[in-house]
Amino acid sequence: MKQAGAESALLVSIDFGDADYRESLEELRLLAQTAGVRTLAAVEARRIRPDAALFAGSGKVREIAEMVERMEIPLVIFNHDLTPAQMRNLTAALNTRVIDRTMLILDIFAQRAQSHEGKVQVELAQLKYLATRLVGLNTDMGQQKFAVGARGPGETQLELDRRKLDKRVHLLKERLEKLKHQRDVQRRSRNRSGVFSVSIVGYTNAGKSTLFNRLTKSSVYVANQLFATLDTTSRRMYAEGEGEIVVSDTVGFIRHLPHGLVAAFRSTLEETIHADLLLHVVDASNPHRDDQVAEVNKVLAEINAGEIPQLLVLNKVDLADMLPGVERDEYGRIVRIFVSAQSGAGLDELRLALSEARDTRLAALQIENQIKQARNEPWD
Ligand SMILES: Nc1nc2c(ncn2[C@@H]2O[C@H](COP(=O)(O)OP(=O)(O)OP(=O)(O)O)[C@@H](O)[C@H]2O)c(=O)[nH]1
Ligand SMILES: [Mg+2]
Repeated sequence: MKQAGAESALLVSIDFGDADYRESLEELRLLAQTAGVRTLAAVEARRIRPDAALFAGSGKVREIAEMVERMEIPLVIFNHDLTPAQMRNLTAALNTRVIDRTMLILDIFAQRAQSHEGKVQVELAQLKYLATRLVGLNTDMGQQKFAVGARGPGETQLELDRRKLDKRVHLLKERLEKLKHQRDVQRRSRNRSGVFSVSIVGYTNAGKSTLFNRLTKSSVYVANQLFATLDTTSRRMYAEGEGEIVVSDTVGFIRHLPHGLVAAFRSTLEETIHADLLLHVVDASNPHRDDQVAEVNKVLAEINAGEIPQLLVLNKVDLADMLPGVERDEYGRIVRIFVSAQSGAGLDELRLALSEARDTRLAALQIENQIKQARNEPWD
């Protein structure tokens, strides 16, 4: 087993003819960079479907093995999800450490999670995903200090037997339940007091946190990297008229986010699921913005937030050669807002739109409650 010097890796990406292939490889580079890994080279190939045993073709794997040997590459990152068997076979064939896209994302999450809840969720996701994949791989992994994809449970839990692992998973789940309960209580009391809750959602790096900071005069972490935000932060924002508005900043989404991972972040995403309105932030300057919108909507549907009213916010107009402002449909309803969260252009219009949405919601709530009162039902 070769020793990791500085974290550097070879990327492997197989083109199955998907339309978003290029973009996904670009993202893998960014993900690697975010995880603190230097990309030495990227090996690409085309296939109809993955090889059952090695994912890539055996010729390709031989070629990669030669590169690994020659350049003493300590880490190979596949731009796909590998089955436990593929992971084992590839590790043996390449004689170096192999991780897949999900493990890389999980590693970033492990580095980033700040809140107790976030940490618990990441550890749980890692245990579930890595358990089957890491067992029997190699035992010297714990000695590698900065082993990407092996942080968190990879280092310490590896030696644990199955029973201890199950116990840990059980404990983490219980903890999450408790935290979720606390959140539920908080949210219910907010709902009762008629607070209008807005969740900022969108593709990673779209500018959600920048917008959040602007709207709530906060200073959460902003960075030109993927998954800068992992924890949900909620703050009150000032708005014209009656009634409070609480805004939440949330984790960004990315294509090919594994199903289990979304589920793992359920409790962080609870704020989103229960929001009155979603501000769907899009990087207007990104040529793939339409795909990104579709991807985000897919994940939203997955977490049962697909039916929540959305306001599409096209951000970074300063980079996109677009004008800030509001676009309304034939009934005068706002469909899209063009802003620059960085320069502040279009944000007054956005604040106004939020007050407008809150007023509409409050009016609807009052009518609902009057009906309930008339029927003698408890208020919400
Ligand atoms: N030019 C320009 N850059 C912006 C704008 N809004 C945000 N950015 C930049 O875009 C990058 C990402 O911004 P964030 O606010 O961290 O994005 P995010 O959506 O919260 O990202 P994640 O938390 O990683 O999902 C940062 O480098 C910001 O400075 C904008 O309106 N114009
Ligand atoms: Mg963010």
